[in-house]
Amino acid sequence: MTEPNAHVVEIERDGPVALISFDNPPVNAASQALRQGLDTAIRQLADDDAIEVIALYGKGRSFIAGADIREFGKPPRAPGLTEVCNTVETCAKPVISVLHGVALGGGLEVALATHARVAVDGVSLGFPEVTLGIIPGAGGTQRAPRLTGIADALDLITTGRRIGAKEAHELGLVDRVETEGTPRELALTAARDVLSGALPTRRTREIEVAADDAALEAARARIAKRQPHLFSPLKAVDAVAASRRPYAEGEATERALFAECIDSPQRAGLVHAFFAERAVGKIPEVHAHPRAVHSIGVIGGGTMGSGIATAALLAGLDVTLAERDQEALDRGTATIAKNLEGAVKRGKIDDARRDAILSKALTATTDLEAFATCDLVIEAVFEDMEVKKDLFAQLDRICRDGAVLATNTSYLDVNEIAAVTRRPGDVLGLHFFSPAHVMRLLEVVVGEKTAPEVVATGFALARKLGKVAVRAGVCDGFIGNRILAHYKKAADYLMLDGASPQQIDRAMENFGFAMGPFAVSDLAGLDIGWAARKRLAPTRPEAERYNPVADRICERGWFGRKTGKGFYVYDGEGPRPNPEVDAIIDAARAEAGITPREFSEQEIVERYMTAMISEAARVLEDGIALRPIDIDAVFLFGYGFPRHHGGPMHYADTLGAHAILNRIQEYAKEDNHFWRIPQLLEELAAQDGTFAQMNRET
Ligand code: TC6
Repeated sequence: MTEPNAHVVEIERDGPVALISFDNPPVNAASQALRQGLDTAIRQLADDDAIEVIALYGKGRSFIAGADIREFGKPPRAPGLTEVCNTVETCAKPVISVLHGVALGGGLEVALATHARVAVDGVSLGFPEVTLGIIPGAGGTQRAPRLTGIADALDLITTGRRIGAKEAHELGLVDRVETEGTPRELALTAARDVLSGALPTRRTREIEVAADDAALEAARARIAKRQPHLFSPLKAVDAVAASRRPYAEGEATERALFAECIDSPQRAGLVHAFFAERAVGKIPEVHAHPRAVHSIGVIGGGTMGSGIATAALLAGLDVTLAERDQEALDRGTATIAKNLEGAVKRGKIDDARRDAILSKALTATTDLEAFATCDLVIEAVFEDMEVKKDLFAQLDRICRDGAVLATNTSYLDVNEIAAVTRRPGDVLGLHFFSPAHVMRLLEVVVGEKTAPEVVATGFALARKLGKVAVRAGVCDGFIGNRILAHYKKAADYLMLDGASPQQIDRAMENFGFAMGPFAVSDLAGLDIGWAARKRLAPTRPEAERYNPVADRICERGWFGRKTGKGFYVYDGEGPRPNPEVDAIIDAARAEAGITPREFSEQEIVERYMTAMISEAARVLEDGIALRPIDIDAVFLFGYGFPRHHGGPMHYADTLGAHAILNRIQEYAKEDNHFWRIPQLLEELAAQDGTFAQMNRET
């Protein structure tokens, strides 16, 4: 008898028990080979008189991590997962599953189609489909409500929340939780329990669903509030609503809704974002051996330094925090303690762990000599080249051979900083985003002389801290802040020419950003941009338009949220427009001789996004980012770019290089200094090419 796809799906017989195992590294995705193998195996065993019960389990790290995401958007290959799940569920013999590692999406759907489920402690279960722009499409929206009730199924399916074995048991999603034994051993035991009657089995489709219209309405209201831009969560609610109908009808509704989601541009954007997170780790230095990092030094106990220290402490590293005097040091340690308290409240750590971190892992000092034994030191003091050079000269003297010296500068020249040391190969930029213990992005800035293993060390540290590291070259602002500086100017010009800050913010929020650019500036502190503009003023070209509004707001001592006033007023009732800013804008327009004009929301979005894409193309041309997908990751993980648009470069591909080029040419009629055509975009348009092709070629 031929075995079903022996590489991926294997059958093992033990008396009346048949075990079906999956082996599709790295995560046991339900690829065509796995689907085919499982379908064939079940059909074979159904006809095998010697077999009375069948148990499924995964080899390697997990049961099944879901559908193979790489197959999305390609022509479907039979058998589909719906069909396979139905083969499993309608099998005349009991089929059970043992879930370990992860059972996500299509993996959980296979499990729900079996007749009983055993969860191994530590397993992660969930329906992450909405995070990829789709809904469960193999019966998940029909079977989950039958087991948990409509309200809990909606919670899992519309949020993508992952749950552990205990909660899954409480919800009725699994029948048993085991803490000991390998998946294979547990599969054998559970199969024998089915034979003895100790583990009851049933077909999920035969369970009645209790109507719960209130839960459906509550889910729709929650989605309208929390995920207003997303397409698939509402489709998921419609699919779950259909579970009240006979199974076959509900399944047909789910299929139709699933197909709509698969074809949506949001699905493409969200899947791109999933792969972006993983693609950025593929760097030229991937084979270099990272240096071991157990202890890190942080210089500067401000918001950034304390955030970095908190992230490192939470990751289990020893941290030495240095400030120049005791008062500043006390403020820094107090911020760290507050950050850790937040981690306790969010359930990330418990009180005992927090106390241990504060008493054992954190050392606070005013003496830089304490860094002599650190494996890596990160400087996070204010943005002043002379101060940074002085610090690095000291670190060069103090730190041991082989220690990595990092600067958290957001703009400054890492090569110039490295040059004051005798070991520029050990120096790199580690640009964190505030708050550093929360934001996932880390730009790893590689200087001319940074050694490959030092780059690899930056990436390894990021992994340890749970961050997404992106490799960046040296220029003013690296990848993210350089592009930000450019599109922020576009927003400033829109304001000068007639759009209000609130109108611009609203347009970008409707596009999907959590906050518009002026609300973000208020949050970050307007003084930060002010300092940067002052620093760059001597090099600002004559031909560049300048919007002085933000400077004038700062001159009044209004730095945004922290001072209670900025573009908005913050007086406890939620932000509202600052009426005094209108007068400042009017004055600036009058001085520049501008008659304000109307801007539609669409035009605001187009100009803003075109500016972002243009500078991003130049960042690529200059080799500051390795690939377009690296820029996407920077914006997704550091700048709140709407995930369903996939990142600026993915979004640019949805418009097409020609369309972007046409826009720039049009805008350049008013201002040909700002609206310059990037050569790369011109080349792409000439070849009908896309940024996605560049990702594949590099
Ligand atoms: C679904 O099931 C819909 C069903 C409808 C049916 C009709 N497919 O994350 P890692 C790759 S929707 C293909 O670094 P970890 C990943 O790209 C799907 N590839 O590892 C990477 O490849 P690289 C629902 C996948 O240990 C490698 O595996 N499922 C898939 O930190 C390692 O991944 C999900 O949304 C996949 N499904 O985390 C689950 N998953 O080395 C998504 C991973 O070439 N996956 N890869 O870069 C995850 O959450 C995590 O990957 C993990 C493992 C928890 C499984």
